[in-house]
Amino acid sequence: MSKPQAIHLSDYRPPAYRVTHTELTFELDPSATRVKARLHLERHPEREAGEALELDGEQLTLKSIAIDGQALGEDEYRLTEQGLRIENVPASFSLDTEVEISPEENTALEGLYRSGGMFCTQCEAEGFRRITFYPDRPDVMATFSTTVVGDAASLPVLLSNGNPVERGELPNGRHFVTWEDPHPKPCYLFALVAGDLKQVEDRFTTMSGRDVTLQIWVEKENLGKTDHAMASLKRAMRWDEETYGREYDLDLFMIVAVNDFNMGAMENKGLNIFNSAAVLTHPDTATDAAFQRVEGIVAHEYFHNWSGNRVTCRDWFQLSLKEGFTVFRDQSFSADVNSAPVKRIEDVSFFRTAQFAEDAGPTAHPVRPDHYIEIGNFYTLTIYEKGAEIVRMLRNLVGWEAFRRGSDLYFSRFDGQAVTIEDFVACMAEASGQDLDQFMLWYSQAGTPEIDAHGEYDYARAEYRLILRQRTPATPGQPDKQALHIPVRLGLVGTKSGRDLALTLDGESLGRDAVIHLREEEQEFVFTDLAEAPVPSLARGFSAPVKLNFPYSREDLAFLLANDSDGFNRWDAGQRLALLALDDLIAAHRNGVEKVMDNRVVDAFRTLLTSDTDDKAVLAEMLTLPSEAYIAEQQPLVDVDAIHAARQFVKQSLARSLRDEFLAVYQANRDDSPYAPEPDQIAARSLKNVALSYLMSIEDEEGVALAQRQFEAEHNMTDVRHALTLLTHSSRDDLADPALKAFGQKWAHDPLVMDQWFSIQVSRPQEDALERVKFLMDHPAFSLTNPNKVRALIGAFAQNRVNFHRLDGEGYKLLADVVIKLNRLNPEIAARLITPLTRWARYDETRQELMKAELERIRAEDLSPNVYEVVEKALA
Ligand code: B3K
Ligand code: ZN
Repeated sequence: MSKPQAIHLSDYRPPAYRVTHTELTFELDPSATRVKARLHLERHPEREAGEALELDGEQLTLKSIAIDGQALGEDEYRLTEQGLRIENVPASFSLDTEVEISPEENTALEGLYRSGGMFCTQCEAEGFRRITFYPDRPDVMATFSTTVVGDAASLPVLLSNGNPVERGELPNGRHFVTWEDPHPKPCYLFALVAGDLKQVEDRFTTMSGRDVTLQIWVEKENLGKTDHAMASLKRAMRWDEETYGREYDLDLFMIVAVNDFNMGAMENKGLNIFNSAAVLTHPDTATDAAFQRVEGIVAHEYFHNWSGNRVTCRDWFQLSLKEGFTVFRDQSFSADVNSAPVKRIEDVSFFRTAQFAEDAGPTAHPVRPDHYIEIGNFYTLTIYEKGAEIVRMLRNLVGWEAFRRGSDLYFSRFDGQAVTIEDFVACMAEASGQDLDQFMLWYSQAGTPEIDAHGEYDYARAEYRLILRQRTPATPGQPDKQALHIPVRLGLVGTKSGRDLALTLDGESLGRDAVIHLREEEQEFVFTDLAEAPVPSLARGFSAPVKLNFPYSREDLAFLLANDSDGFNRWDAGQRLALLALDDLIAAHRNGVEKVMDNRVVDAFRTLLTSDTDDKAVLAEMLTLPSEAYIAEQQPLVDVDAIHAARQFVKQSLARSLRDEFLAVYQANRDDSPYAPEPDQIAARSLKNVALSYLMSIEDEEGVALAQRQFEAEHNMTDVRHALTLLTHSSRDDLADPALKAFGQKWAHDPLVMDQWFSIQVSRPQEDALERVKFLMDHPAFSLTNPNKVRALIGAFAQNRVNFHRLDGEGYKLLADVVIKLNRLNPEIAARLITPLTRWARYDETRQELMKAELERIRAEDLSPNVYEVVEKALA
């Protein structure tokens, strides 16, 4: 393969020709599908006559080509690796092509492919070029009319975007359906599904009184697993009307569940295609977390109908325009329908663990990148989650009402257009009257800003001086950084009263909870008229995606944990307190010194466990120690064994000191009533299960018996999976082995449960985890061509910190072997899987060498552009 080239944002030009209408006919066949396309093309008004027509096309066999009905001779067009070029075309014309493609050989799962007996598509970002010759770029928006022809017996259901307008029988046992989508769309939103599917149907009346049919299409055996997705869809539709004034715009909205899918789901116009893991749920097979994930993803894809589909991206550099905004919307939705503080805690824990790591590694990039080799590599935490944090900051900066006016303006001004991030921010500036110029840097500057904060209370003057200093570390290609506009929400908690003090800054009274604006590298804020010394509660609610350092003492943190009025920061104070204790223990482990538990942590936990709280969900979060991955993020150099040992020590110490309290919490939160994925039940279950994991960490008889009983009761998958995980991750293989065996047999027919069965085993801390991965790769339920299976087995193992980072390098080697195989089969998944190896610089020298050696071994292969780009960055 030739060396892949980067493309640059600065090279953007509008397309020379636009497509106004696209007519497609598919004659489905596993190995030889025929695609006939008629494109109605027009020269772009800003482009001169005489420019050649260039269409994208990959892995297509051209069968015929004509312009305005006239067949072209072989010298009238040119085929290349990337597509098709025709010189001398009129200003307005129709182009007919017919190509042949082979869905069954398509293991990349981009374009038209097979999943089991079905045909389905995934076109974002650049999959449509594997279906037909087309200007495969988001700024070409056309109406589509699609006829799908297939075998009536094996493919009774034929779906595409929009509304079905005609159907009928054809000779040789075939039939067809014609679909029309009246909304102009880029081809990345095209979708086709054909198969032996069953549907669940419901209705929704929109705010203007239109009746919409809702359908979820699944394979027959999954008919009982759609209730929650349907209920979530209706909730999301109502929420978007009430919150953003957005109404659905077709008569039909369809969701299809597919087993083989690279991502979670895809927002194709009127025909969302979902990874079955992101849509199917049942109390017996899905955990609370899965129920909540389904609700969030169903909402996310639905919300894209406006933020993404009606208004789309001008080019793929603007990906966060639709993704950052839509993630922010789905996070707000989930917060509104569940526990808002817990949603924020979960999102921020994940963000600070995974996005911070991305920002600190060799693949760091701005929320709007300025170049890429393979756009498929840019569906990242930075584009999605950091993009959402930026939108959240905007909302907080301008206030909800101006934000809503800005969003209305954005949707009305740009409806039916493909636009940029500037267009979005300009609407917010216009609606709020605020200057957002400096704020725009958040989009172009990569890396996680760090704020070093210091404060001093002056008794005599009754003043608190807060000094904030910001700095963003260099990232690849961006050695020098500028100061960002960082909103810091804060409170000053009085040490005597334990209450938020009234804030007066520069003579202005700001209430008790306020936002200050850090715009310079260093700024001083003097709060006056403070009758008592405060402990500052900074960046409340994670008001900006930054690392905030403040020299808190453990007493300060215990004080905030008990008194902060901001639930998020109360949780964060607990995490910081635990991290300080963990730091000492990590050092002790490294130095071979005896580990001693910090009693302040024990006392803080005792207070939490015995206090009367009605927010069990938040309490469960507060009792959860920072994950090994998050602890690792805080260390200058990652020592996987010391981190594991230290965390285990803290957990066991807490369990020993507070055994009775944990036991009481467990007992108090048992519930035999029928399962419902509702906030109160979920909260009680998570609290109960956190308590059980402490009890199991010391493996005393009672804890083990409770886990075993919880597993055997088979009340719901949340409890069963948690108990099975605790047993499998304990030393009690005598109990774990039969439990795993029973579970594996019981659920052998259910791929989504088998995914969980794989993950539980390969994430165990015992030394045999790697051998289990190898063994399970030969299990009949495993398949390298199914992304869910790869994630469940290989992906989960790569998160198993002690075992993936084995000192013999076998963990790295196993991952590299899989990457090398997947590089040919599914480059998008292969490239994602490399991520843990790209973080080599964070580890000790021995591990660095081992990881780099595996990256070199991958580099020596004939690489797909996806894998090439990641490996080159990692070794740069
Ligand atoms: N927009 C899709 C992403 C699919 C891209 C795959 N290469 C999912 C989502 O964000 O909703
Ligand atoms: Zn999305």
